[in-house]
Amino acid sequence: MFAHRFARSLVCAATVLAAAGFTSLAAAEEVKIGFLVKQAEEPWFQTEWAFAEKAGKDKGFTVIKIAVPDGEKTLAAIDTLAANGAKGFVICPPDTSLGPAIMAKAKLNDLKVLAVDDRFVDAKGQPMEDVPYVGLAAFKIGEKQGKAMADEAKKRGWDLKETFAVINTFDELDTGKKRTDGSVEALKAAGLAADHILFAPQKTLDVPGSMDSTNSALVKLPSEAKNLIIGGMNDSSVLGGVRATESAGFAAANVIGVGINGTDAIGELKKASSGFYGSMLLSPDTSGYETASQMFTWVTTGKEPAKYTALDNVTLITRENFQQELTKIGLWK
Ligand code: FCA
Repeated sequence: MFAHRFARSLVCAATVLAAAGFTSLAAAEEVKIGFLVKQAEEPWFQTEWAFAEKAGKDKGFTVIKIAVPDGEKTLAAIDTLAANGAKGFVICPPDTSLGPAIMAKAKLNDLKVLAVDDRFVDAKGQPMEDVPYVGLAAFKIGEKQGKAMADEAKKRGWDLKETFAVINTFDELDTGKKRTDGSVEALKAAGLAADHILFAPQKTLDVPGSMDSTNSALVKLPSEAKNLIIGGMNDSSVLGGVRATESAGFAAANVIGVGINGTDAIGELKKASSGFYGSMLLSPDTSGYETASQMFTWVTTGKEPAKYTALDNVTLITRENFQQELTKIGLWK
């Protein structure tokens, strides 16, 4: 009887101790996740970071933000995350062909990986479909961009015989190629002749890169080119193009540039007028808040994100409605 009671109190004490131990352990164990982006200077990525941090605040986890402009920095960042006790990370890689190296390094450090925006490709250039990925329905969004440009040309009463399009391309990136392909399809469907569409490959995916590519296309334009449509895979791919048209002497009224992202076009749309007509506003709130939340859920409950989430929600923002649309997602300052 005595022995029995003694044993029971021992079990009780052990349970209390275990419970106490568990509580203090849980409190001490702050969940950390990484959020690595290729171009931290781009408002798009700053916005993703901001939304990821909002998710962390709402749900109680810490986001470690690291800029990864090249392969070396990317692999070093994964070690840094592991050393800091992170359990996984969301990443938009600087080069999609780093996919296998990123996965090997993550595995070595026991970190979970969710790709955002730019999908990893393997050594053969094929998408790594087993790595969870949240990205755009790129062709579809490109089509909407092309249609928006064609609609505005129609609204301005442009004669398509004197209208030419310069499409700044970045085919190295699948999400980029699909966007410009979709855009061109829509322009052709709206009646723009194929020989009125000039492709201008960008060497770098930024404003100087698209300014250079557009400049090299502008010199090839025939003399009847009066009106210009400027396309590209994101806002910076169009902003540089529009700057090039200004230097070449085209008036804003003769230029229609429509970007993609929205986040990177805010300053431009605040200008009273320019050849940059508008942008297809994506969902940086989803790309940042949701991806970070999905990673948090994965590391805390084991529930893996879907292998592929295609985002197709876009809104054309122009000088008319951008304040209102940005306010809706908390981006108007
Ligand atoms: C790519 C682009 C970004 C943004 C994102 C959704 O990563 O480089 O500007 O468009 O896709």
